[in-house]
Amino acid sequence: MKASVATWSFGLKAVQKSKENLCSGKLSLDATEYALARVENDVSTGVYIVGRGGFPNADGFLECDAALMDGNSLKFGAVMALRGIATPSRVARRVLENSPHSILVGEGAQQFALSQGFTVEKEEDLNASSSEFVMTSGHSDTLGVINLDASGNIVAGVSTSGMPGKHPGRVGDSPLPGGGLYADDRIGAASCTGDGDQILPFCPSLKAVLKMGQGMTPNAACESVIKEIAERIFPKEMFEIGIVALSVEGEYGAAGSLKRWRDIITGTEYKGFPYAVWNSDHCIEPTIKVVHSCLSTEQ
Ligand code: SD4
Repeated sequence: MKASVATWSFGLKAVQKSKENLCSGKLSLDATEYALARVENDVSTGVYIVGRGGFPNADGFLECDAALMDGNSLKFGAVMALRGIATPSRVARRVLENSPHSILVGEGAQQFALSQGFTVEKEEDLNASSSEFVMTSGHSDTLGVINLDASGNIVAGVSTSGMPGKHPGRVGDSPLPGGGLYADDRIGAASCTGDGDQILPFCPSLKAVLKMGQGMTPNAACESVIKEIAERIFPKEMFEIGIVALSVEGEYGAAGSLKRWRDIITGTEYKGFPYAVWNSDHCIEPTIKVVHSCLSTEQ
Protein backbone atom coordinates (compact mmCIF):
# COMPACT_ATOMS: atom_id res chain seq x y z
CA MET A 1 0.00 0.00 0.00
CA LYS A 2 1.27 3.42 -0.95
CA ALA A 3 -0.64 6.65 -0.51
CA SER A 4 -0.29 10.40 -0.60
CA VAL A 5 -2.38 13.31 0.69
CA ALA A 6 -1.84 17.06 0.46
CA THR A 7 -3.58 20.22 1.58
CA TRP A 8 -5.29 22.40 -1.01
CA SER A 9 -6.14 21.88 -4.65
CA PHE A 10 -2.65 23.03 -5.65
CA GLY A 11 -1.45 20.07 -3.55
CA LEU A 12 -2.46 17.91 -6.53
CA LYS A 13 0.94 18.57 -8.15
CA ALA A 14 2.62 17.40 -4.97
CA VAL A 15 0.50 14.24 -4.84
CA GLN A 16 1.21 13.50 -8.51
CA LYS A 17 4.92 13.87 -7.87
CA SER A 18 4.64 11.68 -4.77
CA LYS A 19 2.82 8.95 -6.70
CA GLU A 20 5.53 8.98 -9.37
CA ASN A 21 8.28 8.64 -6.77
CA LEU A 22 6.56 6.14 -4.48
CA CYS A 23 5.73 3.94 -7.48
CA SER A 24 9.34 3.99 -8.61
CA GLY A 25 10.35 2.69 -5.17
CA LYS A 26 11.38 5.91 -3.43
CA LEU A 27 10.86 6.07 0.31
CA SER A 28 8.44 8.47 1.98
CA LEU A 29 11.07 10.91 3.17
CA ASP A 30 12.42 11.41 -0.36
CA ALA A 31 8.96 11.46 -1.90
CA THR A 32 7.78 14.11 0.55
CA GLU A 33 10.82 16.35 0.13
CA TYR A 34 10.65 16.08 -3.67
CA ALA A 35 6.93 16.81 -3.74
CA LEU A 36 7.28 19.91 -1.58
CA ALA A 37 10.30 21.14 -3.53
CA ARG A 38 8.50 20.61 -6.82
CA VAL A 39 5.78 23.04 -5.79
CA GLU A 40 8.25 25.40 -4.10
CA ASN A 41 10.39 25.79 -7.17
CA ASP A 42 8.06 25.18 -10.08
CA VAL A 43 7.31 28.27 -12.10
CA SER A 44 3.82 27.10 -12.87
CA THR A 45 2.94 26.31 -9.26
CA GLY A 46 5.62 28.19 -7.39
CA VAL A 47 4.28 31.61 -8.13
CA TYR A 48 2.29 33.00 -5.20
CA ILE A 49 2.53 29.76 -3.30
CA VAL A 50 5.39 28.43 -1.21
CA GLY A 51 9.14 28.73 -1.55
CA ARG A 52 10.00 30.82 -4.61
CA GLY A 53 7.11 33.20 -5.24
CA GLY A 54 5.80 33.14 -1.68
CA PHE A 55 4.47 36.20 0.10
CA PRO A 56 6.90 38.78 1.52
CA ASN A 57 6.87 39.95 5.12
CA ALA A 58 6.22 43.54 6.23
CA ASP A 59 9.78 44.53 5.26
CA GLY A 60 9.41 43.07 1.78
CA PHE A 61 11.43 39.90 2.37
CA LEU A 62 10.31 36.37 1.67
CA GLU A 63 10.71 34.36 4.88
CA CYS A 64 9.89 30.69 4.60
CA ASP A 65 9.01 28.02 7.14
CA ALA A 66 9.32 24.34 6.28
CA ALA A 67 9.46 21.06 8.18
CA LEU A 68 9.59 17.30 7.75
CA MET A 69 8.73 14.64 10.31
CA ASP A 70 9.63 10.98 9.87
CA GLY A 71 7.06 8.67 11.47
CA ASN A 72 9.60 5.87 11.80
CA SER A 73 12.48 7.57 13.63
CA LEU A 74 10.21 10.41 14.89
CA LYS A 75 13.00 12.71 13.78
CA PHE A 76 11.99 16.27 13.03
CA GLY A 77 13.75 18.85 10.89
CA ALA A 78 12.59 22.43 10.39
CA VAL A 79 13.70 25.83 9.20
CA MET A 80 11.83 28.96 10.19
CA ALA A 81 11.99 32.55 8.92
CA LEU A 82 14.55 31.40 6.36
CA ARG A 83 15.45 34.02 3.75
CA GLY A 84 17.05 33.70 0.34
CA ILE A 85 16.35 30.02 -0.38
CA ALA A 86 13.91 28.85 -3.07
CA THR A 87 13.38 25.37 -1.64
CA PRO A 88 13.16 25.57 2.17
CA SER A 89 11.85 22.01 2.48
CA ARG A 90 15.15 20.71 1.11
CA VAL A 91 16.97 22.59 3.88
CA ALA A 92 14.54 21.15 6.46
CA ARG A 93 15.48 17.67 5.21
CA ARG A 94 19.16 18.48 5.75
CA VAL A 95 18.39 19.70 9.28
CA LEU A 96 16.61 16.41 9.96
CA GLU A 97 19.50 14.31 8.65
CA ASN A 98 22.70 16.35 8.85
CA SER A 99 22.29 18.47 11.95
CA PRO A 100 22.31 17.52 15.62
CA HIS A 101 19.39 19.95 16.01
CA SER A 102 15.75 19.84 14.98
CA ILE A 103 14.89 23.48 14.32
CA LEU A 104 17.02 26.27 12.87
CA VAL A 105 15.74 29.82 12.47
CA GLY A 106 16.57 33.03 10.62
CA GLU A 107 20.24 33.77 10.03
CA GLY A 108 21.33 30.51 11.59
CA ALA A 109 19.09 28.58 9.21
CA GLN A 110 20.54 30.46 6.24
CA GLN A 111 24.09 29.86 7.48
CA PHE A 112 23.31 26.15 7.72
CA ALA A 113 21.79 26.14 4.22
CA LEU A 114 24.96 27.73 2.84
CA SER A 115 27.08 25.11 4.60
CA GLN A 116 24.97 22.43 2.89
CA GLY A 117 25.63 23.87 -0.56
CA PHE A 118 22.43 25.87 -1.07
CA THR A 119 22.59 29.16 -2.96
CA VAL A 120 21.20 32.33 -1.45
CA GLU A 121 19.24 34.13 -4.17
CA LYS A 122 18.37 37.78 -4.71
CA GLU A 123 15.13 38.91 -3.14
CA GLU A 124 13.58 40.00 -6.46
CA ASP A 125 14.01 36.46 -7.81
CA LEU A 126 12.20 34.98 -4.87
CA ASN A 127 9.19 36.86 -3.61
CA ALA A 128 5.76 37.78 -4.89
CA SER A 129 5.81 41.42 -3.79
CA SER A 130 5.04 42.66 -7.30
CA SER A 131 1.77 40.78 -7.24
CA GLU A 132 -1.49 42.58 -6.58
CA PHE A 133 -2.62 39.53 -4.75
CA VAL A 134 -4.37 40.15 -1.46
CA MET A 135 -4.73 37.42 1.12
CA THR A 136 -8.24 36.92 2.42
CA SER A 137 -9.87 34.37 4.64
CA GLY A 138 -10.21 30.97 2.98
CA HIS A 139 -7.50 32.04 0.56
CA SER A 140 -4.25 30.67 1.75
CA ASP A 141 -0.99 29.07 0.80
CA THR A 142 0.45 26.38 3.03
CA LEU A 143 1.35 23.08 1.41
CA GLY A 144 1.21 20.05 3.70
CA VAL A 145 2.10 16.66 2.20
CA ILE A 146 1.83 13.20 3.78
CA ASN A 147 3.29 10.12 2.11
CA LEU A 148 3.06 6.43 2.98
CA ASP A 149 5.52 4.10 1.25
CA ALA A 150 5.34 0.35 0.67
CA SER A 151 7.41 -0.36 3.81
CA GLY A 152 4.78 1.34 5.99
CA ASN A 153 6.85 4.44 6.68
CA ILE A 154 4.75 7.60 6.90
CA VAL A 155 6.24 11.09 6.59
CA ALA A 156 4.65 14.52 6.88
CA GLY A 157 6.08 17.70 5.41
CA VAL A 158 5.01 21.32 5.28
CA SER A 159 6.14 24.43 3.45
CA THR A 160 4.79 27.98 3.75
CA SER A 161 5.65 31.64 3.50
CA GLY A 162 3.28 32.12 6.43
CA MET A 163 1.00 35.12 6.45
CA PRO A 164 1.56 37.83 3.83
CA GLY A 165 2.91 41.02 5.38
CA LYS A 166 3.75 39.27 8.64
CA HIS A 167 6.11 40.80 11.18
CA PRO A 168 9.70 39.84 10.37
CA GLY A 169 10.55 36.70 12.32
CA ARG A 170 6.93 35.66 12.79
CA VAL A 171 6.37 31.89 12.73
CA GLY A 172 2.95 30.21 12.69
CA ASP A 173 1.81 26.65 13.27
CA SER A 174 3.16 25.19 10.03
CA PRO A 175 6.73 24.14 10.95
CA LEU A 176 5.90 23.15 14.54
CA PRO A 177 5.67 19.47 15.53
CA GLY A 178 2.07 18.74 16.44
CA GLY A 179 1.01 22.08 14.95
CA GLY A 180 1.28 22.04 11.15
CA LEU A 181 2.37 18.41 11.00
CA TYR A 182 2.84 15.19 12.92
CA ALA A 183 3.73 11.64 11.87
CA ASP A 184 3.97 8.32 13.68
CA ASP A 185 4.40 4.99 11.87
CA ARG A 186 2.34 3.27 14.55
CA ILE A 187 -0.74 5.34 13.69
CA GLY A 188 -0.56 7.78 10.79
CA ALA A 189 0.07 11.44 10.10
CA ALA A 190 -1.73 14.76 9.83
CA SER A 191 -1.05 18.24 8.51
CA CYS A 192 -2.98 21.48 8.66
CA THR A 193 -3.32 24.91 7.11
CA GLY A 194 -5.04 28.13 8.06
CA ASP A 195 -4.54 30.97 10.50
CA GLY A 196 -1.37 29.83 12.24
CA ASP A 197 -1.41 32.31 15.11
CA GLN A 198 -4.78 30.96 16.16
CA ILE A 199 -4.13 27.35 15.24
CA LEU A 200 -0.92 26.73 17.09
CA PRO A 201 -2.10 26.54 20.72
CA PHE A 202 -4.44 23.70 19.73
CA CYS A 203 -1.73 21.31 18.40
CA PRO A 204 -4.23 19.99 15.84
CA SER A 205 -1.95 17.65 13.89
CA LEU A 206 -0.85 15.83 17.02
CA LYS A 207 -4.45 15.59 18.22
CA ALA A 208 -5.66 14.21 14.89
CA VAL A 209 -2.98 11.49 15.00
CA LEU A 210 -3.78 10.61 18.62
CA LYS A 211 -7.47 10.38 17.80
CA MET A 212 -6.70 7.98 14.94
CA GLY A 213 -4.67 6.02 17.46
CA GLN A 214 -7.81 5.70 19.57
CA GLY A 215 -9.61 4.14 16.62
CA MET A 216 -11.15 7.10 14.81
CA THR A 217 -11.05 7.19 11.02
CA PRO A 218 -8.93 10.00 9.56
CA ASN A 219 -12.11 11.89 8.61
CA ALA A 220 -13.62 11.55 12.07
CA ALA A 221 -10.32 12.50 13.73
CA CYS A 222 -9.93 15.69 11.66
CA GLU A 223 -13.56 16.67 12.26
CA SER A 224 -13.30 16.00 15.94
CA VAL A 225 -10.23 18.23 16.29
CA ILE A 226 -12.00 21.15 14.61
CA LYS A 227 -15.24 20.64 16.54
CA GLU A 228 -13.35 20.60 19.83
CA ILE A 229 -11.68 23.91 18.93
CA ALA A 230 -15.06 25.39 18.01
CA GLU A 231 -16.53 24.24 21.32
CA ARG A 232 -13.65 25.70 23.28
CA ILE A 233 -13.86 29.21 21.83
CA PHE A 234 -16.71 31.60 21.08
CA PRO A 235 -18.41 30.71 17.76
CA LYS A 236 -17.69 34.12 16.28
CA GLU A 237 -14.01 33.63 17.00
CA MET A 238 -13.74 30.46 14.94
CA PHE A 239 -10.92 30.78 12.48
CA GLU A 240 -9.68 29.24 9.26
CA ILE A 241 -8.30 25.73 9.68
CA GLY A 242 -8.15 22.77 7.32
CA ILE A 243 -6.64 19.40 8.29
CA VAL A 244 -5.68 16.37 6.23
CA ALA A 245 -4.81 12.97 7.70
CA LEU A 246 -3.61 9.58 6.49
CA SER A 247 -3.50 6.36 8.50
CA VAL A 248 -0.74 3.77 8.09
CA GLU A 249 -3.46 1.56 6.56
CA GLY A 250 -3.71 4.12 3.76
CA GLU A 251 -7.10 5.53 4.75
CA TYR A 252 -7.29 9.27 4.25
CA GLY A 253 -9.56 12.05 5.44
CA ALA A 254 -9.87 15.77 5.99
CA ALA A 255 -11.97 18.48 7.61
CA GLY A 256 -12.27 22.23 7.35
CA SER A 257 -13.81 25.02 9.38
CA LEU A 258 -14.94 27.27 6.53
CA LYS A 259 -17.84 26.88 4.13
CA ARG A 260 -15.87 28.32 1.22
CA TRP A 261 -12.21 28.03 0.30
CA ARG A 262 -10.53 29.60 -2.71
CA ASP A 263 -7.67 28.11 -4.72
CA ILE A 264 -4.92 30.65 -4.72
CA ILE A 265 -3.69 29.92 -8.24
CA THR A 266 -6.83 29.40 -10.25
CA GLY A 267 -9.17 31.53 -8.14
CA THR A 268 -11.63 28.61 -8.07
CA GLU A 269 -13.94 28.82 -5.08
CA TYR A 270 -14.70 25.49 -3.43
CA LYS A 271 -17.73 24.80 -1.25
CA GLY A 272 -15.53 23.17 1.35
CA PHE A 273 -11.88 22.48 2.06
CA PRO A 274 -10.06 21.14 -1.05
CA TYR A 275 -7.32 18.55 -0.70
CA ALA A 276 -5.53 16.12 -2.97
CA VAL A 277 -5.26 12.32 -2.55
CA TRP A 278 -3.89 9.16 -4.10
CA ASN A 279 -3.98 5.58 -2.82
CA SER A 280 -2.36 2.69 -4.74
CA ASP A 281 -4.78 0.01 -3.53
CA HIS A 282 -7.87 1.90 -4.53
CA CYS A 283 -6.03 2.67 -7.79
CA ILE A 284 -7.30 6.21 -7.53
CA GLU A 285 -5.50 8.58 -9.83
CA PRO A 286 -4.41 11.68 -7.89
CA THR A 287 -7.63 13.62 -7.40
CA ILE A 288 -8.89 16.75 -5.70
CA LYS A 289 -11.54 16.13 -3.07
CA VAL A 290 -13.62 18.68 -1.24
CA VAL A 291 -14.92 18.28 2.28
CA HIS A 292 -17.81 20.43 3.49
CA SER A 293 -17.37 22.46 6.64
CA CYS A 294 -17.80 20.24 9.69
CA LEU A 295 -19.23 23.17 11.67
CA SER A 296 -22.89 23.95 11.58
CA THR A 297 -22.55 27.67 12.21
CA GLU A 298 -22.05 29.90 9.16
CA GLN A 299 -18.35 30.63 8.70
C1 SD4 B 1 0.76 30.22 8.94
N1 SD4 B 1 -0.64 28.27 8.77
O1 SD4 B 1 1.94 30.51 8.84
C2 SD4 B 1 0.19 29.18 8.00
C3 SD4 B 1 -0.55 29.88 6.91
C4 SD4 B 1 -1.34 28.97 6.06
O2 SD4 B 1 -2.40 28.53 4.16
O3 SD4 B 1 -1.67 27.86 6.37
N2 SD4 B 1 -1.73 29.38 4.93
O4 SD4 B 1 0.02 30.74 9.75
